[in-house]
Amino acid sequence: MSKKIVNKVFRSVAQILKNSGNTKRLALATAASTLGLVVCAPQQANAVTLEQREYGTLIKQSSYESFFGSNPFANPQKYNFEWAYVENFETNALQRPELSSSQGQFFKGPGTDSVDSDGAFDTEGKFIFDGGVIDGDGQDGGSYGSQADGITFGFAPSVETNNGLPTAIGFVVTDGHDKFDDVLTTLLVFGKIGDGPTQQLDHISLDLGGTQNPDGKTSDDYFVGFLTNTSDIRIESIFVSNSSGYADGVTPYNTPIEVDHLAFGEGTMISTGAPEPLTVGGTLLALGMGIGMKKKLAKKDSTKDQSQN
Ligand SMILES: [Ca+2]
Ligand SMILES: [Ca+2]
Ligand SMILES: [Ca+2]
Repeated sequence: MSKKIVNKVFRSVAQILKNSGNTKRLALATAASTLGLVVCAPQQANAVTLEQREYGTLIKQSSYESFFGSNPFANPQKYNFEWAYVENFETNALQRPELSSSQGQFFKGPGTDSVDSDGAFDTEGKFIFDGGVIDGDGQDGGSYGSQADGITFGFAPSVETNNGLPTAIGFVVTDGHDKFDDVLTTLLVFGKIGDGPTQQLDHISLDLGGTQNPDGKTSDDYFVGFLTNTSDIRIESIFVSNSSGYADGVTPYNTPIEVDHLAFGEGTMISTGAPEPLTVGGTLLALGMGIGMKKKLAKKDSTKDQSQN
């Protein structure tokens, strides 16, 4: 990564953090950009499983507490990003114009399965990224989910993404269904190879434990990511759903699913050796966080389905 790109990434992060009022982290980012050092907090010793697929690598991790502490993509020793964003669904709107959803809804309030570190606000009501208490409970934050039909997220290029689509996506499955122990999660990845037509790049069936409970508990949260094999392979959309058994012996019986911390960006996996300083610095992700949402509004929401996207 060139120094020019590194500085661009840092400016982007700094501006967003400035807008969010998170001055502490802004100072940290500024200092680190000067030094070219790792900005991310130390990563947990999470067990990450990699699986080589036809068009990409499937990344799985059976725990997730916070973005900087848990997200594999936030580990600069493992991944390098030209640009990236993460949507944490803390407001009832998607924060980035590059991201769209055609199914699903925002969840808030009791019973919501947000990531554990979400749901923190300062005294002025502004959201503090990763500022929540890690206490095994995600009900303070927001998430995005579907009762039965699955979720579709679409990605669009912009000037901020160098007019490119993502090569990497990742999200946290935070909830499934409490009545079945045989829940399977399906991830469909659609995209383009070079200038070719849109095609299904992968159809992945995931057994994430089947013990997810709709009670805000975060011990069952599971990260799933997909990184394309080459920069020529770009992701246009993904579909995520849960199913349990078969409704008619053939058609999967769809069950609820809830997700959080949807990350997308142009990334590569660092396979060997320690990254060079500039590469490390450029790994810091631009955060598409919820800005300016008042906590009292979140607290007022008592149901999980009040907001249809
Ligand atoms: Ca928490
Ligand atoms: Ca959240
Ligand atoms: Ca959960």
